[in-house]
Amino acid sequence: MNSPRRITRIAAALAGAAVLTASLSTQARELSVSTVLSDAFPWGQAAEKWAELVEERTGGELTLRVYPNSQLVAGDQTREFSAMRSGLIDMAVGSTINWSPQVPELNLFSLPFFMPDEAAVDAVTGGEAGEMVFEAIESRGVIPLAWGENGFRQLSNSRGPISEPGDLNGLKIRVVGSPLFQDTFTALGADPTQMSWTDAQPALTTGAVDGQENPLSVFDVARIDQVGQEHLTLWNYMNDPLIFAVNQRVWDSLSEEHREILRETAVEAGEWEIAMTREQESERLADIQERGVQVTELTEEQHAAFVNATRSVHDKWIPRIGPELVEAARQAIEAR
Ligand code: X2X
Repeated sequence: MNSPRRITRIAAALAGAAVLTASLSTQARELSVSTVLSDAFPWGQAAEKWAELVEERTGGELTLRVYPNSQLVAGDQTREFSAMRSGLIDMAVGSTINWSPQVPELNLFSLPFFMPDEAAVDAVTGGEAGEMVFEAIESRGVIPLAWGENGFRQLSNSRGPISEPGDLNGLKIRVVGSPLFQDTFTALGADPTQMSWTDAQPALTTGAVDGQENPLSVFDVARIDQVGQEHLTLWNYMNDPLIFAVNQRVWDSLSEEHREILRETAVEAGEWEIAMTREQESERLADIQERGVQVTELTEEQHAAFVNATRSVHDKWIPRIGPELVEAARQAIEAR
């Protein structure tokens, strides 16, 4: 029997369903963002900043959920790009080193002693070479949006000061990423071994490896000196930019407005993080020295000895990276 009360109840239920449907259709869409380092590091902070800006500008319609510590690829950071390309991961703020196994052009940044300073990095990423790198990424099913920075990588070890290639003789060095690193450290007479960041810290602790290379921010925040790495050589042998990127199908599924917001916020978060990383460098170095780390700076002559010892790496890798790209980068650096 349709009592007035029952009709009221049905009407209320229908209204409730309508509200639910409406809220479902405008429900926030959550996208995953992979990073190797957490927000204890500038890298992770860059991703969090991106998420914050996107949340704000889309009024909560898009939510970026950051998954640090390479957890979406079971700790294997060199699989991050493939996972993003296949759609297992929606987005990432990733390192050129970690993506270089799938995007050989990214080895540009790992060419030893190719980028002398921050202005050189900016000239490359901000110019024609940077566009060529982005095209290389896009041609592999991932949309790159902006640059960030992990930083210039410095060399640490537990054995002694390193100021010339001979000091690396037989030294077991943990390296990451593409075989280029194997070649660089082999050319220097060291004994490189490739492993993920997750495995690197225990390997340093147990002394399974004698050394590693990472930017000052990573050395500082991860307290690498506390696992016996008491010697640090500032050699700026390469800079590792970060790239903010999105899986192609995810990108295609977004509205024009959301795409625009994702891009502009990635650029903002990247610029913010690059400036912060660079500003913090000198204070980090001071802190590291205060903790008792012996820091070696290279004279021009010592620097030249390292450059000479790694020429073979350029000869072997420039054809793989693409001579045109390397030339565009070289010209940008010269004109900086
Ligand atoms: O593994 C590393 O050395 C790190 C954290 O710097 C990168 O992911 C490239």
